[in-house]
Amino acid sequence: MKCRVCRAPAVVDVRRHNAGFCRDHFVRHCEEQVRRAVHDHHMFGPGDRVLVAVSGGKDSLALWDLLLGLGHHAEGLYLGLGIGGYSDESYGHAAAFARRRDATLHTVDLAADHGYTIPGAAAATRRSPCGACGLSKRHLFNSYALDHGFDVVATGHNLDDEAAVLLGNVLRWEEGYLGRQHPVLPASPGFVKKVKPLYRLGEREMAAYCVLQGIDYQVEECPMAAGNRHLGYKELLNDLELRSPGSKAAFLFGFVERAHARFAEDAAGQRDNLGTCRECGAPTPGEVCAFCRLRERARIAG
Ligand code: Q46
Ligand code: ZN
Ligand code: ZN
Repeated sequence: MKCRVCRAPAVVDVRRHNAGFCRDHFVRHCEEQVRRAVHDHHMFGPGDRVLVAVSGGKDSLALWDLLLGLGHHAEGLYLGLGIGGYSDESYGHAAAFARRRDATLHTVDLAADHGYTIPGAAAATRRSPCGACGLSKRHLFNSYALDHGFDVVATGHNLDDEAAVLLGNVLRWEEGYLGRQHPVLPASPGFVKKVKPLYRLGEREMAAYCVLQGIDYQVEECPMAAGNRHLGYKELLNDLELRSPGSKAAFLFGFVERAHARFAEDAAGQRDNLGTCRECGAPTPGEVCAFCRLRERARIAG
């Protein structure tokens, strides 16, 4: 196969586009997809401070690299989840990347800063680790960005992630989740703007990007991921993609462009009329927010 642009031997093929790329043109293809996502959805501009949610995996490091390459002001935040050696190694990759790119990496450590870990919280609440983890991430990335003057939080969710979440939401007709599933979630009182600049790029593309750019990343799956529903949905969508290339992108992009708006209005209403948490000041429908309740229970148990 030859590069679609310059006819040199291709090193990556992107079946969805029925195209191969040489190294340089593949990197440019990734940049172009991110540039388009940022531009089309007004994610952020040249003067904005972007906080990248960095896990040490391929997606978040590729995202950080791409944003820096496109000239954006992007700093990283790594959240120490306390998942043993997996977390230590993941942090190592994030820190090494930051050093190499001379970029700023902030850290919040659940154990040191908040007195609990994800395995501890899962045991204390008898919830799935991913439930406690997702709640902690949403809360802490949001509050860190607000407290430190960032305009927007960018996460590394890619096309495969978003299509799998969409399939889950559609199978249950989760109208509220469908209304909030979009490449951009605008700011509202107590919530910073959130964006997903990689939603046009697949998992394979992000792995290839890291390899070609010499970015070392955490290749292990999180040990707590077993039983995560989204892994099953990803497999289903991969089967579908084999039979009919392009269907994953058509499913997700069709939703973003044509269906999301039908669910968005109801979801926006749910963010109004929130009070403030008496512990931390975050928006919440109750007296104490879900994060502070989780932290309290996990600390007592720990
Ligand atoms: S880190 Fe956290 Fe993931 Fe591990 S515990 Fe689940 S949500 S699987 S992206
Ligand atoms: Zn080329
Ligand atoms: Zn709170």
